[in-house]
Amino acid sequence: MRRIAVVPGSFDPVTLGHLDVIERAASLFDELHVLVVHNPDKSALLPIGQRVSLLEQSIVDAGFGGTIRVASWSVGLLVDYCTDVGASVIVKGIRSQVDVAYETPMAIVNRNLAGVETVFLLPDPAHAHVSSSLVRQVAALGGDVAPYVPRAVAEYLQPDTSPDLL
Ligand code: COD
Repeated sequence: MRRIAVVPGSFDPVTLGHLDVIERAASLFDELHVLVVHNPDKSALLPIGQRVSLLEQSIVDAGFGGTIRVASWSVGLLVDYCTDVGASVIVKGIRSQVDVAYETPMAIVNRNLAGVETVFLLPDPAHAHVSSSLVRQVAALGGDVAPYVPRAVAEYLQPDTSPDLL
């Protein structure tokens, strides 16, 4: 049976922490869908289409093997997307107890709703402290985000080309 998994996130923007999870998830499944999902609890910096194209560029630049598709989803449940593409697993990264508390109820509800299991990956310690919100804050205050994000994102967020960050 072909094992298809979905890595969902806001990816606003994609970070090296996200890429680490994507690379390791791609090695565990036959097909991986990296899904940009609108999170109504967060105010967004980048439009969804820009997040998709930065993800696509970063995955190509990183040269990951396997079948990786990038898509977006803004209507309906995450598990509806999983059902549509035949995915049986959602992959999430867990950096802290805060992530555990946030993700555990969603994992249970997603299994109840559609039988979709959630697999949690622990972060690479080198990137465990990295989050999109930290990157947005560093960029907004004029700092160098290059240690935390793929090259395509660092170039996009350069002060002369970046969107209005504040
Ligand atoms: N190292 C490892 N993992 C990381 C790192 C890092 N440095 N940074 C982020 N991650 C992980 C996060 O823990 C998360 O698993 C994933 O990467 C994405 O992170 P973000 O910040 O880009 O995205 P979030 O946390 O805003 O997630 C948004 C979702 C919309 C995906 C989420 O809220 C969700 O699953 N929603 C489900 C909507 C739904 O259907 N609800 C009804 C049933 S529950």
